[in-house]
Amino acid sequence: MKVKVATKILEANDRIALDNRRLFDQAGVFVINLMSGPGAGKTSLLERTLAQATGLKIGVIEGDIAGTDDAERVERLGAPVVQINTGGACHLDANMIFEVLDDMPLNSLDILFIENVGNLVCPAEFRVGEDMKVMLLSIAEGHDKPLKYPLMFQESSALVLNKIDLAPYTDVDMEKIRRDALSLNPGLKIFEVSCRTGEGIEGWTGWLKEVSGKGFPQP
Ligand SMILES: Nc1nc2c(ncn2[C@@H]2O[C@H](COP(=O)(O)OP(=O)(O)O)[C@@H](O)[C@H]2O)c(=O)[nH]1
Ligand SMILES: [Mg+2]
Ligand SMILES: [Zn+2]
Repeated sequence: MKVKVATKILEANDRIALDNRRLFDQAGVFVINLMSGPGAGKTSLLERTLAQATGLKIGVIEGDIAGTDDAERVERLGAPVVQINTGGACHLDANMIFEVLDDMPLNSLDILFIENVGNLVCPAEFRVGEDMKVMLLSIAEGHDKPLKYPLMFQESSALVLNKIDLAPYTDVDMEKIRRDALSLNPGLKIFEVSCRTGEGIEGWTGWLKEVSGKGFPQP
């Protein structure tokens, strides 16, 4: 019985996710569900992206259990932003996103980022209507993470390995992360970046323009 209930919750969520997706498609906005454990650098990546992906109009929905710190950080860079406080829930779901869409100028955006609640587990289970999921792993979290949290690596289109500036201070085996992540998801695109120094960010923003179809001036 418990399994049945959980399935129904996911089915209901997927229906609302489809509604969201229709709205995103109508507006012509490319939507990325950004996921990671707490502190891996999601907001830092958004800050870097906003500063460097000039020419892309980017909006952000911030999901946190409490507080508005992340929304304030993003707002300082001039992006339209809405903060969702889940009040305890450990992931965003499609309905939470649906409820804030009126406050987001979808028609004027190229890309909408949805920063999920920091958690390597259930955010990967709940569709919100995104075009793709992207996850971050900071190398300081350890190289055992892909095999311990496989679903997130399987569901993501890209993996941003952040904090490579810290590599000399850790015993991380980056090759193992790559190997294990690719064994779970052979099509996974992997970026090695430092949001602290800016290393690797250009490769990431270049790819963003490509996948979102916004890299070239519209005729
Ligand atoms: N050394 C280092 N610290 C980073 C890097 N990226 C983010 N941080 C720090 O990690 C902490 C968490 O970053 P934040 O972007 O808030 O993570 P989030 O919880 O995933 O949104 C902050 O203190 C950041 O300054 C990085 O590339 N290198
Ligand atoms: Mg954050
Ligand atoms: Zn959850």
